[in-house]
Amino acid sequence: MKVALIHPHDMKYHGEREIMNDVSHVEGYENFPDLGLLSIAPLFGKGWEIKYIDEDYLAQNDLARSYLDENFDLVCITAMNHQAYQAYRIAKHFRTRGIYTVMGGMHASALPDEVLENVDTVIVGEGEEAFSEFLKDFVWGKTKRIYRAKGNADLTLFASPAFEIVENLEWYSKYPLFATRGCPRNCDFCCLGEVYGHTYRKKDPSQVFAEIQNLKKLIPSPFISFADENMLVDKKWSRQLANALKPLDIKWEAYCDISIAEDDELLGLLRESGCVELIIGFETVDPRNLEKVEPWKAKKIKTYGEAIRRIESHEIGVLACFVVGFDYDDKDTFKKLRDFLCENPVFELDIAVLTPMPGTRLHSRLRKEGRLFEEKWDDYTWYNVNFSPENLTPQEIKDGIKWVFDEYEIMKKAGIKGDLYSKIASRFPDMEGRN
Ligand code: B12
Ligand code: SF4
Repeated sequence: MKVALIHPHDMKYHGEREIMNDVSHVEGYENFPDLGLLSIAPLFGKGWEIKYIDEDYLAQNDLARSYLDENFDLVCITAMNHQAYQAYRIAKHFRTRGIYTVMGGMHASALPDEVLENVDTVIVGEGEEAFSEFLKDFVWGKTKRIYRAKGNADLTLFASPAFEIVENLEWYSKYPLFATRGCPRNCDFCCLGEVYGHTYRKKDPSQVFAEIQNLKKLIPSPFISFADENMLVDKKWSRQLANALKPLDIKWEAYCDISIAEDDELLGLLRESGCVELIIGFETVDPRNLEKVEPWKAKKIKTYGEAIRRIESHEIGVLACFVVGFDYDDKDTFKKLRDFLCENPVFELDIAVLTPMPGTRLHSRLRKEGRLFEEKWDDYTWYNVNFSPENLTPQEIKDGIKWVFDEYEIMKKAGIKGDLYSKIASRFPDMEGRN
């Protein structure tokens, strides 16, 4: 039996990205192997030949999509919202050829009914359990159209992601792994609870150690990007993880929330274990907006500046993620953000357009208020405005974001980041081209 695991390409995304590169001074794309597909790959037993296809790799290397002519028994496709139409085109092609198609991932989990119009079977939520149930049924020729994960799978039972199926593994800039699932916060614009639920679950630190050792057999010095929604929530476990990672001599980054800044000792351990950057969703500097997003975050807003300084004093960079388009955002928002960044320089900056991802509370609210634009998934790139903002026009949002990036560039040239920035940068092998 032969299966294709496909990560679809989206031309529009890359077109948009070039515009944003111009704006944000980030050169080139970050490319990771698709951890969703690599996580379900171990579920195929010995009788299966697996072909991993990353259309981003093909497109960026001007390679033909010759896989479309190959024969498969099963085609499995993943998709974020903005990749949905390309995923449907791929599925249509294979279904026309009489090949069975399955889709899972972010888009399928949020909109299973729409996806079912385009594929044979849809997997909703985490793949590890639901997909193994599908595979058993597939072998017996008795598949259902929809399989739903319960969202509480035991991570300690998961197999290592199958990096060995990626032919061009060394091409990627970073290598994703995950150690936890189920963020305990509940932001109104976040789609991750749909897939992983909110029950915080952890792998055993020794399991993460073993996964990295496996990866190092293929890529001797991988830059690990932990894909967890919010990795360092459990401080005791985080200490254990840091201690487990230390002997591996790796560089790593992870998404976490601001509470990490309250634990100096842990920050020290993280640095020693190779942590070079923490990616934190600050979202906005306006407490009224944050109150609507997630009251837990609103309580922390006063600590933002101090938190950035604390974390960076350990020579760990902060990638601060902001979003623009909230109901209280207006023309002054951009100046306020610029002033905040001037007072509290961050190692890296990301500013996205608020996006009403399907399945989120934000999406339901904007729909009820009649503020959603016609849903075109190609535009769900986080660089497009997909709804009618309260106090800004879509163009003002785009121009304002560009203005903040430009201002930040000027501030950086004027030296606002000081010595700390170059100290952190020297720990960051991927530094070139980043803002
Ligand atoms: C790593 C990552 C990236 C990496 C790598 C992407 C890649 N090649 O996979 C980089 C940095 C390149 C990236 C870029 C972008 N990303 Co991104 N990214 C993530 C992140 C942090 C982790 C994804 C991951 O690996 N998760 C771990 C794996 C195991 O989980 P999973 O993919 O969900 O898979 C599980 C299930 O969904 C299911 N499953 C998934 N696929 C399939 C397929 C089948 C057949 C089956 C059966 C099951 C199944 O089973 C898996 C195991 O349980 C997520 C946030 C998060 N924490 O999830 C955002 C996220 C996926 N990204 C997002 C976005 C928006 C983007 C960008 C558009 C951002 C931008 N504007 O630049 C770009 C698009 C890139 C592109 N190539 O088109 C959004 C997607 C929103 C949505 N609803 O679709 C997310 C959810 C973050 C968010 N803000 O909410 N991203
Ligand atoms: S903290 Fe991050 S992962 Fe958790 S709910 Fe909010 S946006 Fe989602």
